[in-house]
Amino acid sequence: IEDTVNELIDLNLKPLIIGGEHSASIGAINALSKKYENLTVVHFDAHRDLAFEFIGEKYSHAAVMRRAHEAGVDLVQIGIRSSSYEEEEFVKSTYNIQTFKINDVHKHMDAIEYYLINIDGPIYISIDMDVIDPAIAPSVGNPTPGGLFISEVETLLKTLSNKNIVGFDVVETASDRLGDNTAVVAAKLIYDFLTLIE
Ligand SMILES: [Mn+2]
Repeated sequence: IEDTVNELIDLNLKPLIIGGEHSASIGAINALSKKYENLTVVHFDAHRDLAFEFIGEKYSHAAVMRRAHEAGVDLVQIGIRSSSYEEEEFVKSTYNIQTFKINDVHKHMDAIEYYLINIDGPIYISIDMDVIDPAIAPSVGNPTPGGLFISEVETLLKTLSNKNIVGFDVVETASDRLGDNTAVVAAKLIYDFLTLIE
């Protein structure tokens, strides 16, 4: 994925990655973090994905943002409602991970919008479909109740519309049949993204 994203960058194209396992994001983030030294990853997810490794695998969906952090990016995590003690300790030990948990989205949307508007430099957006409430998008690897509405994600994406968005992914869609609502929601978020970029 990193090689392919590098080819797209060379052609002056913006990568849009569709998954599948969240580890798909790290190839794109590796490529873009080498091109842009001040990359910020805006990460929508129910989970932090900051495990050092998961069942012995460093390139697991549960470790993808740990690898991104190692690549030197600033992280903004939005919609978090499940994490481990290890992950929380890791966040406390570093300076460049900003967290907006699910209650922040419900109660402090203005603060999140203000934060996003003031991000300097290029932005990569990663959306794990499990950030959406499983009542709306049930077909994901790790369904986690108490999630976001589509409109809340769209409000925050719109906030980024004047930013330098250099790449985007929607991952963890695990639909098993045509017409599955999770895939429809994922397609809508991709469409939303396409309206944001020049
Ligand atoms: Mn997740």
